[in-house]
Amino acid sequence: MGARPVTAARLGLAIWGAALVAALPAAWAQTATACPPAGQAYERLIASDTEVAYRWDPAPLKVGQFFSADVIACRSPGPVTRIGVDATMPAHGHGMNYRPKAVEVAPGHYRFSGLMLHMPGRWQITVDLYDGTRLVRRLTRDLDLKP
Ligand SMILES: [Cu+2]
Repeated sequence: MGARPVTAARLGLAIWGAALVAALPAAWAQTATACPPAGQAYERLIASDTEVAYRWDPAPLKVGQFFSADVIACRSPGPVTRIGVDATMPAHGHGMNYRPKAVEVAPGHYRFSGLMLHMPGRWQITVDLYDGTRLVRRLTRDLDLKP
């Protein structure tokens, strides 16, 4: 049985497929939304293989004032299909009094509204990155809310 001639279309498909496979690791290392450039009022949560950019509105946070949050998972070890944000006071064993509403702005970029830290003291902000239902990474930040 002799070698079959490779048609141009078949060759093109093979090259396209190889390029797609080659692009996958890069696409996973850098999620769909790029990290905003420095100086755009975004703060960062950074781990070895993960970076989240976020900003509060209005900032700075005040006791008992509703705020919203833009959260961008711009670097992660895998795809991020959903982001969760929560805030608790570990010393008091409670969380927020309201459940924030989440809207996907773009892949890897969520806006949360209806957040409120209802008392002064030490809060722990948690950002969870999910791939489907699987928790990919949890990043936290402590925040001292002045009275
Ligand atoms: Cu408390």
